[in-house]
Amino acid sequence: MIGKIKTFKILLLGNHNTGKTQFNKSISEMDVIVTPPAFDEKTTQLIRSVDFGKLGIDNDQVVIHFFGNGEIFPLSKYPPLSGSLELLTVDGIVFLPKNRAGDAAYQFEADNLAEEKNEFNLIQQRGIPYLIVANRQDQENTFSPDQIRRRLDIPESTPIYPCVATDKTIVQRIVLELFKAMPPSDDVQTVIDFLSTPEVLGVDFDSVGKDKA
Ligand SMILES: Nc1nc2c(ncn2[C@@H]2O[C@H](COP(=O)(O)OP(=O)(O)OP(=O)(O)O)[C@@H](O)[C@H]2O)c(=O)[nH]1
Ligand SMILES: [Mg+2]
Repeated sequence: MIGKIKTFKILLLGNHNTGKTQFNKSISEMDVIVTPPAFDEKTTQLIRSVDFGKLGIDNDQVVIHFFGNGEIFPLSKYPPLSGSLELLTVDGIVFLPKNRAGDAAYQFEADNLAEEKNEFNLIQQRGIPYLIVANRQDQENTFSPDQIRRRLDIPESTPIYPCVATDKTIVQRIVLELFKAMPPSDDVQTVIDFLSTPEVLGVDFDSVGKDKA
């Protein structure tokens, strides 16, 4: 018999090389599917690539789909995120602002900053539960959560979580925090209960990345 199945859609939103695919890999139970970017001959527009990952709970009675917008560089050639259907239909957003380490495209910081401020405003306007992560905290030359807050004018009331996207436990904790920010329901509670393992609850955000070399 097929029971009631609840699906949540979570968007991992961020510019090139911010850790979207890695975040997805760390939370998904399956190999994350990464589509290549494409080119529309008719409109001469580039089509964003998409990452797709999945976490199923209780024999897939509750399923979380994680979508990441893929390569969006160069920004000017891609459709604006404001037109993105994903933003209209998702249950939650993890926003990964650009951070420095390993970022060959960092010279375009000014463009990124303007686009990211715009993205943040759009996310707020949608009223979709979201949170912001300061990724790559294990690496050198990265912005702290406070630095990202100042760069993007993010209000104190909006939490910014330090993150290491290669660390499954930290990623699970951040997804847990996102579900805690959603309107309560039995299905949301199922996800919260599933992710609330002692290890995940033991993540100390004050010490994330503090042991970097
Ligand atoms: N050490 C470390 N490596 C990271 C972290 N986040 C991502 N990476 C690595 O950085 C590289 C790029 O990360 P991706 O997850 O592919 O970045 P992306 O946002 O999907 O990039 P695009 O798809 O090109 O837009 C990969 O090798 C990741 O494993 C992190 O927090 N710490
Ligand atoms: Mg990617």
